[in-house]
Amino acid sequence: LLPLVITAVVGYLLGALPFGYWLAKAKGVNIMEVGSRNPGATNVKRVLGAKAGNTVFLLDALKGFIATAIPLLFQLGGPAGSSGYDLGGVIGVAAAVLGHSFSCFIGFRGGKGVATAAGGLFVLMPLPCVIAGAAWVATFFISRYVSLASIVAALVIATLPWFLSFGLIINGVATLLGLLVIARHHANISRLLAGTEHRWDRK
Ligand code: NKO
Repeated sequence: LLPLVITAVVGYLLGALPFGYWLAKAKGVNIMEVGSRNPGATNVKRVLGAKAGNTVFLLDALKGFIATAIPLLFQLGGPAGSSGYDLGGVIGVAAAVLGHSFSCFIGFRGGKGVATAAGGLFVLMPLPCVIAGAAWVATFFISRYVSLASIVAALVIATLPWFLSFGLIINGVATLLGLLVIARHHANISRLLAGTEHRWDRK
């Protein structure tokens, strides 16, 4: 049990690293008070430009990837091939996304979990992730709404694994993470329904 508790704590702390907040702060901007007031890659890109936004996406995805890959590599959920060996990775990604969304470093606020969930789930279920990524890209280019693209990708992650041969726990966590990501977009959903959501301009 101890290795899994450590996985959860380390995963939470990794996920809680608020890269978007820090990068904006280094440029003299409080990202929690400008644009969509979100510390995610999208808002950093909106406010501070492509280079900063892409950096935040990479770092936020990387922390999810590491929180998931390390426990798998060290077989903290049991030896590879055994039933439930994925447990370490499953706990790692869940903890990282919770850490990102409710970060102890910025008053238990945080981002929407898209990049961090993508980085972690890519380790556990690459195929659903690639399909969710394709759905994200298609939705974005059709609608120009980043938030709608993320919601559609989260719906794919919440449902598609059940049609493939992953385990019950891994599917359950994918569904919960997909629903959490959608719930974190509640303000975006209100704006989408009201027709006031920010559309990403062609630059
Ligand atoms: O500022 O409220 P905003 O408009 O910033 O931001 C809405 C946005 C918040 O999310 C982000 C992260 C953006 C990352 C975009 C990368 C797209 C790649 C998606 C891969 C799909 C994997 C699906 C995992 C979902 C659970 O939405």
